[in-house]
Amino acid sequence: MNRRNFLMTGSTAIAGIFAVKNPLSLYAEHHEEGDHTQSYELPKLRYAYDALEPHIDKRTMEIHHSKHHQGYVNKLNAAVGDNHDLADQSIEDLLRNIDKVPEKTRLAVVNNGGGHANHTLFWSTMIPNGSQLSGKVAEEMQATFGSIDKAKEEFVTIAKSQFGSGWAWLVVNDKKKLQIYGTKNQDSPHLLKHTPILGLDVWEHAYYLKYQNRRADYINAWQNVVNWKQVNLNYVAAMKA
Ligand code: MN3
Repeated sequence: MNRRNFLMTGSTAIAGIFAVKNPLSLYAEHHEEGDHTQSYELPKLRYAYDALEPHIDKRTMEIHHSKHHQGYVNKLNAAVGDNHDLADQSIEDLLRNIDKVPEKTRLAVVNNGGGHANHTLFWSTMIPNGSQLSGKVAEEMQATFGSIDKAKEEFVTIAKSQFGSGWAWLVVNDKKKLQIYGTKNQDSPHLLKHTPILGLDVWEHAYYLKYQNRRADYINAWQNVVNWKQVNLNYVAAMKA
């Protein structure tokens, strides 16, 4: 079965979105074989900018995706330049192998590569009206955190208490266990060789136009648009990896 067929028949919702190097990867293929004119690219959203209204407003989505995320992609491409040892890797591999990135480029990759990976996951784990939490990830959340509600509560608490700019994460860690924590700035769990399966952006640019200083209101609203079905697919893929 060639890659194209796998993508067509692989049946995961992930596969339909982007042409991907790894069919289980969420992240956009960043160039064609032998074509080094393009590198990392902004992924298309699966929904319109206004599709998450009223929870996340159109203007925020538009600026966040087309300006902020595009900015990370542009700066990442500028940082890796024509260093093919770097630019030919998937964004996950680039971050997981951060110690192999030359020191002068490393911070730019952490910040902008992190920004690219983090936002790509963020967009894909939202969907208009949300989707049901079930499947293996639900079982594992219950087993790890005592109950689904406790797991969600822990995630929300981390997101609400993050000081300054950062993210809340649900990850599959290097021991293949679920873990919830926050990171500062655009620091990606991939830097720890953890696989993020759900991420929430709590930078002010993610909510300020609609919610101003009311981060808690944004976080509560976001819970209406979580694509748990995708989170489960991410979990299953991370456990197989
Ligand atoms: Mn952001």
